[in-house]
Amino acid sequence: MIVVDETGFLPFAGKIAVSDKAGRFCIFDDNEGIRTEVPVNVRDAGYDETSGGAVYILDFSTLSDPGIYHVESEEGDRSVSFAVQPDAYKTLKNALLKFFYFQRCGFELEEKYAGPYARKACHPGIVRIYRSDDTIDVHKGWHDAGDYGRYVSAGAVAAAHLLYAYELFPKAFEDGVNIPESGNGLPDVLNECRYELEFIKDMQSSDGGVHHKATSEVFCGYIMPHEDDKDMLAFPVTSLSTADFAACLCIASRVYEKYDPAFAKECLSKAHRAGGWLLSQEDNTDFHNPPGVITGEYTDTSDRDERMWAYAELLKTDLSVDEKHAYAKKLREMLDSYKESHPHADGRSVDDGFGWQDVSSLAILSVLSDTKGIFDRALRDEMEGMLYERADAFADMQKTGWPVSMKREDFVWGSNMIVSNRAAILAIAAMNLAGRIGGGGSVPGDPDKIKTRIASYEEAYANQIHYILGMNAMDVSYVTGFGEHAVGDPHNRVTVADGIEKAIPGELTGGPCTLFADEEIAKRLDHDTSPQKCYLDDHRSYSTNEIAVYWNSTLLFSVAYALKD
Ligand code: G3I
Ligand code: 9MR
Ligand code: ZN
Repeated sequence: MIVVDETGFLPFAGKIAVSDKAGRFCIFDDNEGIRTEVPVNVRDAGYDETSGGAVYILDFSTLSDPGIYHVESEEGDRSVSFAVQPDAYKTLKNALLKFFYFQRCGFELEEKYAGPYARKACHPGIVRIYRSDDTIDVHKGWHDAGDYGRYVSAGAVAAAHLLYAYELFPKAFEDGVNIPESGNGLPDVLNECRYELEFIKDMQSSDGGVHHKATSEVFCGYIMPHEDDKDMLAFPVTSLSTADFAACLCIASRVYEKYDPAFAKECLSKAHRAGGWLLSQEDNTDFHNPPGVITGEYTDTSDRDERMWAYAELLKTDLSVDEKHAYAKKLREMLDSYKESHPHADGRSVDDGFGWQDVSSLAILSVLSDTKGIFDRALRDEMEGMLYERADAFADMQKTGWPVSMKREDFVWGSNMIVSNRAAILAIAAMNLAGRIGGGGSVPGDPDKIKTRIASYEEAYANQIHYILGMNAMDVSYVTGFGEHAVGDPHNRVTVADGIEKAIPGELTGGPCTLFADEEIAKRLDHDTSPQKCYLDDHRSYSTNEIAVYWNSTLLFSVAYALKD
């Protein structure tokens, strides 16, 4: 088996494929029907426990002429065809962004934007507060995933990925994606993100705390969103949602200021109220589904990282002297407490802090991107140290075995998010080393050594993306519609119910999961299957083949890095 990134390569980027057998390999030009002279260097990377086999890394980086190619071995193994082209990531980036439009709740998707996936508006915005007769008005927002729930922490993290991607890589978002707001003067990434922010900001309760989620009591069946008539309920306030809400709305107030000052101001005042709630409520008001409630839980044993992110983002807004003191003190406490509970990895895997459950890297990004000297030097240095510690750990994981920063224990539910989050950390670390985060400038140290280190982060980053797009032991691209072996049967209620054979393109599915957490995979696969192969392209396998907004958003962030210049 020879596996390769099915979306293809930029002409001057590094190019590798993976074979599970040794041998001699060559590159075929599919258009010309001839074997090229491009050398293929083979490196024996040893046995890999995540794939359960040998790993040979085939490097053909000198191939740079645009075209369609495949890799072949003397024994007759061949890879799928892939392209070398300057636009390799542009179409993908746009599809990953358009995905969010297809997730819109309470909105009619018209044919001129949605094509065959047009559908009626769904789910009324007035929802009843769980165990009360009161209601709140929460229109808009994205359906979380293959279900139709809307969850604040998951949604705020996804929205933040989009906003940070726009702040760091604005050039990547210059073209539009044909959504109703296109052409109104805002980049579409901000138009689309606004749709979610409208929902998030309405989830705040009168005391400043934020409801955890708006979902029905139990998941509906495989029906279209507008056919789901179960009552929507707003569940209790949690510190997790309140902190993620505060951080996300602080970023929004900064980003939308230039386009819509009134909206920016509203986001800010809501974020400040959430900040006040956080200061008055020291405990982690964790969420668990009450008996009888069967929808997503998004539970978390610690809210240190969420609060750290919120306090960092709040400190970047206009505050009184007293507020500044209070948030700075709390930020320091949260960082110390977070570090205490995350001792050195000692060979175990390392948290990336870029997902819905651990947002510590979002806090790091928030601090490092400050241009106004808001944070004290010591805190900034510690945060930077954490970033590099993570990036180094992820780069090290690629030194032997499969060229992806994943250990056996990382193949949990949403493993593709972990792959993509780690790509994002490597990208952020490379960019920070290049002096391009937080006002830019030169980085102290030997310039050659810095260059080598940036190159090593970027190489590891690229391999993470290659894994998602086909260079994996399943020999599939995990993004619908992208690649010869792209996955096609995701766990998305819309896709099962809409009667259209082809899934909506641009959806990243969760990926291999060794938890055997749905009946389908538990029934069909041996429990000693290698981690990378614990996957079914079958909508019944929701623990391996669902889609989710914060999975697409992290991949969008990572792919946008490749388009930053
Ligand atoms: O982090 C722990 C790790 O420390 C531990 O060793 C390992 C072994 O069990 O588990 C890891 O936690 C897992 C966690 O995902 C990792 O993020 C949990 O077991 C696993 O159950 C959990 O799965 C979550 C899943 O919901 C079930 O709760 C997914 O992350 C989460 O993305 C998914 O989210 C669902 C929503 O609830 C509902 N909507 C769809 C959405 C996507 O599937
Ligand atoms: O569709 C649901 C998916 O969004 C969730 O991630 C998953 C785990 O909470 O649950 C799915 O719903 C399943 C339910 O939990 C059990 N019965 C089958 C449902 C899928 O059809
Ligand atoms: Zn809906």
